Amino acid sequence: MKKLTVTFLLVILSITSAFAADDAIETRKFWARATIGQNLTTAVYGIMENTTGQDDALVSVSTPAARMAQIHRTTMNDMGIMSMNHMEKVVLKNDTFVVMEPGDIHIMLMGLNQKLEPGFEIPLTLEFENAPKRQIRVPVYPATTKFGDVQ
Ligand SMILES: [Cu+2]
Repeated sequence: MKKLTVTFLLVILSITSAFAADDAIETRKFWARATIGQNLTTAVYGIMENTTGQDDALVSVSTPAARMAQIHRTTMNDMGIMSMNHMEKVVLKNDTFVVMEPGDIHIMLMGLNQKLEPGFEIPLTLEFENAPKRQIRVPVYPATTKFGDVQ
């Protein structure tokens, strides 16, 4: 009986993903950086690809794991000083992808409920201008991780 239930769920899941393939923004290689010391702030990185047939944009991010989630971009000024700016949205033109990586666009999580250790997973909701919102689970990687380390 239990096996039957599992099979049934798998069928539903595959129908759902087949349906989502057309109109959803694809997300790949999402990861969150483990927190350092007592710091309850971290960043999430990943790749978003738009094959929906129309231009779109990431307009909102949220997670129950933190008090606040914002889209940020790290920039360096003429003096070589790094700063982070809040972005209203990340434009996702049709048939293009955007890479969120250290030193560039990222999702900033502030006021985390707890320290994040490698192996944890956090839920993340991504909302888009046109495509349906996506709820994904983001694995936590060691604080020393570089973008290329993520498979
Ligand atoms: Cu930031």
